[in-house]
Amino acid sequence: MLFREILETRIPSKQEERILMHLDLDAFFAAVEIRNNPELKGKKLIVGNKNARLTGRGVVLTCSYEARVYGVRSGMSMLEALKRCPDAEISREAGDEYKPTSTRIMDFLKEFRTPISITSIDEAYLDITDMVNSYGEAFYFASYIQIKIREMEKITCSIGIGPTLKIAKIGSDYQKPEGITVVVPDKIRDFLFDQKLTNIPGIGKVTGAKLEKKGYTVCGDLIDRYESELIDLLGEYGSYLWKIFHGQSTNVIKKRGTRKSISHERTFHGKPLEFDKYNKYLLTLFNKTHDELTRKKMMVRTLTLKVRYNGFDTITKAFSLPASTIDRGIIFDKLQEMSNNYFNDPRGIRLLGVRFSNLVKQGENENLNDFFN
Ligand code: TTP
Ligand code: MG
Repeated sequence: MLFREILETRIPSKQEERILMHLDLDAFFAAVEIRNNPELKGKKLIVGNKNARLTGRGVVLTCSYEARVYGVRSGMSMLEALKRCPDAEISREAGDEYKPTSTRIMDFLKEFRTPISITSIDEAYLDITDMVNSYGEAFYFASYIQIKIREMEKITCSIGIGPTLKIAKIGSDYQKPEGITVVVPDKIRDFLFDQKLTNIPGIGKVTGAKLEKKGYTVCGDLIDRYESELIDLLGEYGSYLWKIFHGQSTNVIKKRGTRKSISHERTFHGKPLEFDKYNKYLLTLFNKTHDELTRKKMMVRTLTLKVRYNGFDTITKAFSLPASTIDRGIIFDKLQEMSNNYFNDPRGIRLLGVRFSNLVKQGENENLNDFFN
């Protein structure tokens, strides 16, 4: 659509309308390989088993856009890929950098403190409704993010913006690499009309082939049908497609770890506490909080200690660890250290609380041991 139209499309007026962003890194593993070895830039690059020419084994993890021209694709056997592109470079030297690079980029996105869902190593959804005043501003915001990520990591990404998660996702794929695609609510039909049905997430090769047999290849073949017609025609996919075509698919970012923090408190009579006693109470609160953290399969980064004295003076002291962890020793040591100067105040303690915030799912962040070893 015309940039002028994007600029002029105001923010949603209805409460339930949202502006969603989907960000996807371009040829991610290949981009990290190129950063590691700039000689690979501009080459037909396959990321996969380096010995494939000898052994014929392995699959393509990803490949540069130059290699895609020859039909090489993620998930393809190396054998097939080398048949299609015999003189491709193969590299997998920088494997240790993929995850940390992703983590730094996702941490950067999290800093906007807007709902975010990280759905794979190289993609994330953000709800930016409260950050922008128009779809035009959303475009500028996307461009700011692209520039920052390129500066930080020498990696490019593509961004889609739209009123639903699915439209944002289809948008991020629409002008790769380094594209920004904004689809305002009124333009969903125009945007989808000529696109292949297989560009819709969830319509894979198998369903795509079935649809093609029935004579449907692009969205335009089906976009003007009633929902009931589509259901008669395609069963469950019918309703799924209708919702996407009409901007009715979900626009809600499911928060991972539905709770932003876990905390436990206990009240006291207001006497000064000896170190041993204080420590015992702190340990009990820590255990309760840590048990909950473990049950939810989360890791914590920010620890907060709360102490209320007689007279209601309250101090809260927060500390953010260098990375998320579940390590009991690291967390409890830090809480004890944070307690120094606070536990033996002559005013006496009325309340003690421990809070864990800045939580992430286990496995979604770097290992803390890397920082403490
Ligand atoms: P994708 O986002 O699917 O692919 P991509 O980033 O390489 O390319 P595009 O520009 O089209 O987004 O996947 C992200 C990374 O995940 C990819 O670089 C490699 C890895 N990956 C695999 O390891 N195996 C796979 O089968 C796929 C699809 C991806
Ligand atoms: Mg990608």
